[in-house]
Order: sequence, then structure tokens, then C-alpha cells
Amino acid sequence: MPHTITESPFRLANTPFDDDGGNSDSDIVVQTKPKTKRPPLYKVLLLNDDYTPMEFVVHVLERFFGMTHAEAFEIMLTVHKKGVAVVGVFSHEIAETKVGQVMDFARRHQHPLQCTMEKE
Ligand code: TYC
Repeated sequence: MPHTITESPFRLANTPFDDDGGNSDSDIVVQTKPKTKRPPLYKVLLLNDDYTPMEFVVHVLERFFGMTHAEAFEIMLTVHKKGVAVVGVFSHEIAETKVGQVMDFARRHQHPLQCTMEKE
């Protein structure tokens, strides 16, 4: 009997080393796991410092992370007290863009605010 599985969630890769055109006793039937790897996600982190004004951080969170004023104020206070907080989780490309936007905005306003990303 050919080793054929009729009901399988996996793709059957039939390697036709023989020349009978289909499954037979001499066929090699390989089960491969479907490759359903999700792309990795990245946390965007905001770091505390002693100089960036609180209102500026709140504005950054509203402007680049779509937070309401209340949400932004709460996250800003968390960073201020704990030193760091996750402000969002994104694909690599989106996370890089957010970090770049925050760093550029802070630099243009001459604040030392730091924003980084790390793999989840
Ligand atoms: N620690 C700053 C201050 O007292 C406020 C601040 C909050 C700065 C969050 C950066 O990511 C930050 N002015």
C-alpha cells in the first residue's frame, strides 16, 4: 500500500521518482508543515530624562501614537516614574518609522527625549 494520508491539514509533497505518474508503492510521500510564521513584532519604548518637558512628551504621544490627551498623560507619567514604558507594538517597518519620527521631532525641538525599539 502507498503511504497516502487522505485527510491531512498538511500539504503532501509527492516526489515522483518512479514513472507511474501518481502515488504508488515506490513513491515517497513527504508531509511538510505549512509555513505560517507571523512576522516578528517590535515594542517601541519611550525613555525618561530630566529635561524634556512633560507637555512635550504628552504631545509626542498624541501626535505619533494616536493617544487621547488622558492616555498620553498617563503613559508620560509612567515613563517619568518608572524610567521607561512601551508606547506601542508594531511591525519592524512601522516601529522604525515611529522611532525616527519621535527622535527627529525631539531633536528639532532640542529636547533629549529618547525613543527605541526592541523585538517582542
Ligand atoms: N522627566 C521629565 C520631567 O520631569 C518628563 C519626561 C517624561 C521626560 C517622559 C521624558 O519620556 C519622558 N520634565
